Amino acid sequence: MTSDDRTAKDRQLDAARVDKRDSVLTTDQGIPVDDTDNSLKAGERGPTIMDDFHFREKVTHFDHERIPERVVHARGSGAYGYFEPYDDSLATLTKARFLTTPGLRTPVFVRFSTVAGSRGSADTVRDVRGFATKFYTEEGNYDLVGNNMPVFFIQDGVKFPDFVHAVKPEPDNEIPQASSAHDTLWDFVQLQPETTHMMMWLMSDRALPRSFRMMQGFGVHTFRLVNEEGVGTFVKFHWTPKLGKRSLVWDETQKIAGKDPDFNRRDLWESIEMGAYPEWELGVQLVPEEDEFAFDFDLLDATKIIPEERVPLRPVGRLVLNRNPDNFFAETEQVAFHLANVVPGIDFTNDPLLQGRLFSYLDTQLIRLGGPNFPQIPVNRPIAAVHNYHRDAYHQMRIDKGEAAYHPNSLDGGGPTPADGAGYQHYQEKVDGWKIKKRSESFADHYGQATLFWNSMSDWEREHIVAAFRFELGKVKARHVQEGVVRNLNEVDHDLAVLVAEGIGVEPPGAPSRPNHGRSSPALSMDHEPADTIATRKIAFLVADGVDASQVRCLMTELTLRGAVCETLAAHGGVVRGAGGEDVMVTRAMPTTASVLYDAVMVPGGRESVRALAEDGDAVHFVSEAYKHGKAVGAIGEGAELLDLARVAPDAARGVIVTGEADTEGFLEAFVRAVAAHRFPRRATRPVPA
Ligand code: HDD
Repeated sequence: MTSDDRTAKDRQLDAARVDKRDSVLTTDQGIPVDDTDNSLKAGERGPTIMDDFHFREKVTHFDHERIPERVVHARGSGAYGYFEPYDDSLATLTKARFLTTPGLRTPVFVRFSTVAGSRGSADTVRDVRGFATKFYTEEGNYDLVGNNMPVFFIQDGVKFPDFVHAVKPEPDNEIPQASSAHDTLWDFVQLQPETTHMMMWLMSDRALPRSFRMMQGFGVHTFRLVNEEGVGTFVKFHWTPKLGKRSLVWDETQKIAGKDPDFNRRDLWESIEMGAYPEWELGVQLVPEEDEFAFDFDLLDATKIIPEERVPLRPVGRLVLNRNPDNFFAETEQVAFHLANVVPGIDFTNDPLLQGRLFSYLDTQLIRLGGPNFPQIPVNRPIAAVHNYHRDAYHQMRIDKGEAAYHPNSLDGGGPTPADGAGYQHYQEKVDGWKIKKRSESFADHYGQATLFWNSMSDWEREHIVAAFRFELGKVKARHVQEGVVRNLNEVDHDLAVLVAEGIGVEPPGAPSRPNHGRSSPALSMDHEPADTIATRKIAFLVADGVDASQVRCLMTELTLRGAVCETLAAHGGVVRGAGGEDVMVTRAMPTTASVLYDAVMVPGGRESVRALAEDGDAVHFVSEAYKHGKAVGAIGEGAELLDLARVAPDAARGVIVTGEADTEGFLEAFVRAVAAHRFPRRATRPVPA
């Protein structure tokens, strides 16, 4: 990031940043400390004495350094950046200047998260991912607190504690961590058919993103844009990743959870550090107020999407993340999102899930961050000026001057004064109804869109969904729970239910009460993603003494020029000796890494090198495992022999690219295409022993 890219938020944070280089150690009172390694004792072997204020302060601070983790979305990673609209085309629909002022770069902080796991849980578990964006607009903070799936498990906020209690580890033994594959979640699911659509998403590969940089984000609810005249337009917000939507495969995610539990966090951090700034396009689906009832579902129901074929996405602008935080706790842990943080031009709807959220976020920050002054924490502070009559409370950082902390006042010049028509004005909506605890009939169809999702999947996506249901339900002990889920799935699609039933050994169901409606929405599939970039893709070169060093150099240069990250892996760290006697630097020793941490593998030629790799079980396993997970595999010359040993046959159409010595140029292009394709899910992998 250059100094020109510094945003107003970045400059504001300067005031809170502390550079400790070249400094002397002090207490919190600023008193220099001579010795922090030995407590003050009465004699070298005597007791520590109370005079040691440094000891007491140091240990007391340590004793108090944990705060409650988020009750959901505890595990997360964040980064700063900016949002920039393309043009002013939304200006007739919303007053929100940050969406309609071309060239205006609004600073943002984005936090990505998993939902169920604790703060220290693994990144790659099967779960929804949070995608929360704080826009520090000139008119105050706007928070878009979304997920990477466009629907939710439940329709009413009052069910949220039930759902979360069901998905979290079970209360008696706190097992399992960060996993939905257990009885209580599926018990809730079978009893609450409104979860069915979201469970289809959760069982799909959308729950296993390759990278936060390669997943979509959704505001989920229908919100409202409001223009200068007070006219509203329903809106759904979508983030589309520039690098395409890409997922891992299930076996891989489980292994990564052990090999590198910080996989997604590290990926975000490293891509920003190397200047490959993640980017998303903001798109909106717009529905005029008069079309509120034009759909066969209710716009206020958060378990439903508006199919993109019905209401296309309209591009609005781009989000770029270009700076890592300086301090994880101070920024990523203390950032506080709240759905109610809206700016003029954006408003809520009566979606009962949304309404529940309007209460919960402020409430949870009070316990998590210890009082109502958390908006003063640097990461949470708006860049817009803040003036009001709030006073006191824990951790007050402001020194509000003057004697009057009430409105109206005639002292202190009478301020701050209400904006008098220039402030946030709530959308004018007439509301009239009986107080009633009842779900609207228009929310009643729990299966139609689950079927739409299933129908929209390609063959391999369906296979993965079936395998996920079998895995999850296979872990469930209560048979009636398994049967209940299968009964619900039968209402989604009979074949799906039968396949799942067969996998878990319960009686396949009879005919469903309603047939599959046959409709689909192609935009829901990940089978047709553009394969036009290898930017930031990690490619492992397997090397040993005797490797053809010029092949390695030449290929790594070409692939790096196209944005890939190439690493050489050998049995040990340091260097290996090339066939011509030259040194080849080893990036990583194979025992410290694994194929699951790479997108592709290349085996260069060199007789001695390949012979040594063939003797090394780690190297053979590396290739077969990469193949099994659908990754691009390349081999040159003798390198093909390692593929043979790994039971991987050349198959250019399915990403296994093999060449003799000569034809390196065509080979490079074919390999690049294979890496860009991300995965080849239609390979025969069952016999591969990895
Ligand atoms: Fe929530 C955190 C997203 C429903 C109550 N939620 C939280 C975060 C995300 C979401 C991304 C993490 C924010 C961060 O990074 O700090 N939540 C959603 C979405 C929902 C949703 C997309 C449905 C469309 N949430 C939801 C409901 C409730 C909550 C219905 C309660 C009635 N959510 C919370 C919370 C959390 C939270 C308890 C925990 C930590 C926090 O707020 O700051 O208030």
